Amino acid sequence: LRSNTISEIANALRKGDDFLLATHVHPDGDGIGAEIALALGLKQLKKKVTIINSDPIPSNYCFLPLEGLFKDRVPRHAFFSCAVALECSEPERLGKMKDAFSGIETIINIDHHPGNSWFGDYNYVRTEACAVGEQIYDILNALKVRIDPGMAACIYTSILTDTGSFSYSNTTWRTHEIVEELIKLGVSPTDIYQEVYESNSPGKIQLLGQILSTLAFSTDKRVAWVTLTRKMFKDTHTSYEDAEGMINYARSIKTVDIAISFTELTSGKVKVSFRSKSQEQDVNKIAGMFNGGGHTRASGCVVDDTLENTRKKVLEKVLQYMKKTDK
Ligand SMILES: [Mn+2]
Repeated sequence: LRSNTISEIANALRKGDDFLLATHVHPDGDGIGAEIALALGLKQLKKKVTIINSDPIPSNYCFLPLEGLFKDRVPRHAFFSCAVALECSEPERLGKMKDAFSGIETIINIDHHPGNSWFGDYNYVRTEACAVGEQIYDILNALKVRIDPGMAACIYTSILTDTGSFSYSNTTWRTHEIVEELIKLGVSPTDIYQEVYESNSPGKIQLLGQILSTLAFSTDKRVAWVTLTRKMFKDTHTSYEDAEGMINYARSIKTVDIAISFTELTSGKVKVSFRSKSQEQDVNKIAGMFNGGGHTRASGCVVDDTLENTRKKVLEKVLQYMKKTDK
């Protein structure tokens, strides 16, 4: 299997007429920025485009030019000739949209996760891209689309959020080269930063307080974890989206190599997220032990067990893994 070239992707997009775009469940800044930028680019080429995600857009991304692009569900008798999955390593990541995709003739899979299952008729998978937004930037240029300020804001949001505000190891000269172009096109880094990171509700910060009070460590303080219960979300009137990025507080501790968050889902299952600080601690492997996946330094899995049992099982594997890699 090989990734299609950018011109093959551009040709496939040129051929389509009616597009359905979607990103993964619990959409993040990268998925949302990428799908809106691509939708606006396709509209410039006079294509029909609809975006339908499995879950709603978090409020801090609603400043982006959503302008009638989104629908809540697939309309009856809708016809799409081409579907584009953004930032989905496998069809399951599409959530409720998985079935809608399976009936569409051409599927284009655009992603930067190393574990991508190549489920598309066309696959544009570039693990070296800092964000799917970067891949969309390249695709829009290949399509000779004029990137307007709204599209630039979307791509900037993708890159800002997926690089942890230009701090993660995926930040390269290429990242900054694209950002240079985006700023020239009218992006205001200050405005976007405020919209994305300084638009918190009081409840979200109360939730943060509750989460941090659960912070716990391994004896050598190299592993830190936090626990998020359903009750915390209920008490603070918040949702899962409000907990995005909170694991990074555990990772920000100097002694910590691996940070973990355990989130109790409404289904009763437990979502486990992993963050690692170095290439040596490959948390993609750890998530893989529980049928999950992701990147070397950021991964996740869902465990069908109680919060307490999951914590025990996962921590055991993590400590075992660290002992092995230390040798
Ligand atoms: Mn991404």
